Amino acid sequence: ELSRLAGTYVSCYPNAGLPNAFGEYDELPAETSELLGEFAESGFVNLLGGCCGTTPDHIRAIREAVAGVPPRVVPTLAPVTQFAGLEVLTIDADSNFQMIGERTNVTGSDRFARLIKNAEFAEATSVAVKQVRGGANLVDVNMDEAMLDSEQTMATFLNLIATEPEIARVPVMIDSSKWSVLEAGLKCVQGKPIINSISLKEGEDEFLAKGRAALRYGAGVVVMAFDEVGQADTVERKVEICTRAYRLLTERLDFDPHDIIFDPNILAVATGLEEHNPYAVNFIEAVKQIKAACPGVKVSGGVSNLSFSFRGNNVVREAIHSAFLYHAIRAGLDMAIVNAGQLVVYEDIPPELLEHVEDIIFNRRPDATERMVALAESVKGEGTRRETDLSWREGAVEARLSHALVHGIVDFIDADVEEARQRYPRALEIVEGPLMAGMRAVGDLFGAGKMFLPQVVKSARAMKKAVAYLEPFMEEEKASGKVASPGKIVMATVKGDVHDIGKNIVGVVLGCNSYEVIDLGVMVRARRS
Ligand code: THG
Repeated sequence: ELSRLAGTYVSCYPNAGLPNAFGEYDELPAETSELLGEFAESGFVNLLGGCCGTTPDHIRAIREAVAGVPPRVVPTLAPVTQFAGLEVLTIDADSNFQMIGERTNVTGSDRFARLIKNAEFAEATSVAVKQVRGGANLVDVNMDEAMLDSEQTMATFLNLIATEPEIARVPVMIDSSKWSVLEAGLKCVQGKPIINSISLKEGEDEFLAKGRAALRYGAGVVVMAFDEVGQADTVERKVEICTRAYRLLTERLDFDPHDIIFDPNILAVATGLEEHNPYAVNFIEAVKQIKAACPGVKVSGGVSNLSFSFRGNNVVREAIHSAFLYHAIRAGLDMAIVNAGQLVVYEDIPPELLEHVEDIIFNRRPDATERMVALAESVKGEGTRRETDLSWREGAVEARLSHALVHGIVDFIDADVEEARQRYPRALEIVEGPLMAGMRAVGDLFGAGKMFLPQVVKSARAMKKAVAYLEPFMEEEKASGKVASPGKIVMATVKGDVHDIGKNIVGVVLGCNSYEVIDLGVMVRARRS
């Protein structure tokens, strides 16, 4: 694994096996040298040696085993964007949009601020867990509040979430407007975090000094489109500042462009001030131009800022966020700070609301804000948490199953599947018919960028529940069928892939078609032999 990943030399300097009960090493020179000889022949290593328990005889045997074997060739690795918590997050051309959880922010969440101020750290940690469960691929942590010792609180909280496996897995974006707080975070976070943020606000020297520090800490950086003059709000200024920052970081500091994330400022629209009207469309256009002008970089933004004018109306805010993201992602937006778990499906935004929302996003008409405010009055609600409209329950059973799969609603699955079972001759036909049709709809929406991964995961959960309900019936059908097996299927998900929902469904369907299915499980390593 190291040999494949390391763009540097690799050295292997092992003990003579594991110590025995007396702390002594039993591995003989012939054994050590045979293993290390294989490493060398496989091209894994550049340098070999022997640590605890090895003797001059071991070293001699190792030397003989590798005589004439050429050293490993250091691979040239294709440059990609990678950050890490306990696990690596790779963002490349095949990656989906990345969500950065916004809730662990004392200025962005009243509840989180209260928990931190009262030192209720267990509850505060659960806010981060909730973001990750809601689909956040990274978490943004911000402790900028006048009443707090922000440096100390940042360190305390980051140390706490490092012990929570579900959170520690994902990279942290350390968010502060104070360098001392960012640095307090950098000193205790593990993996490869992101500094949020640096900018040209205080001039080039200050900017480069922080860039240099980022290199030393091994962190990525968010660069805000801000300079000595102020915050960029036009497309030209956004692009100009980002290109200037790009040149400084890559030419003066040898910064890897893949470690740079530009944030061209998502600013509130529909505020009633006319000059704010083009803010969303300017951002979207700037994303396109920055990606073209600065090869390798990623672009991000804080989406919830956009809808500040509609505070208190989550239905409208969520519609604005989803529609905006839909268009910004198509323009090249790679990631965004969002309230993970609270994004609605673009297709689900009622047409009238969507039209009003897109009017303000694209600044399509001078009265867009007024019209949006008027409409907002009639669509108040709790947002995605509200007990939703159940009119979909009135459709045919096939339509209900499809709706449940697309929206990841598990509550009615058992009843609906049972109803279908009364009507269909075989349970298998329900899987192959309406359930697969529902999953196809999910696939199409995801492919078109109208659904996000966490929503798809919810769909898969609903599918799994439906299949689980049908499984005993299909087993029965299989047992009574007794046809000759058309063949044997060996299946597994490969190493690194824990997602076995698709495999299990295929296994069940093939099993019902009389195949003999041998399931090796998940994360199966390809053995060389
Ligand atoms: N760019 C970068 N970093 C950022 C931002 C950005 N960090 C902070 C912010 N902007 C992104 N985070 C949030 C977090 C929450 C909200 C908005 C942006 C938000 N909160 C609700 C509100 O204020 O109405 C809080 C409601 C509650 O208390 O629960 O909208 O742009 N690089």
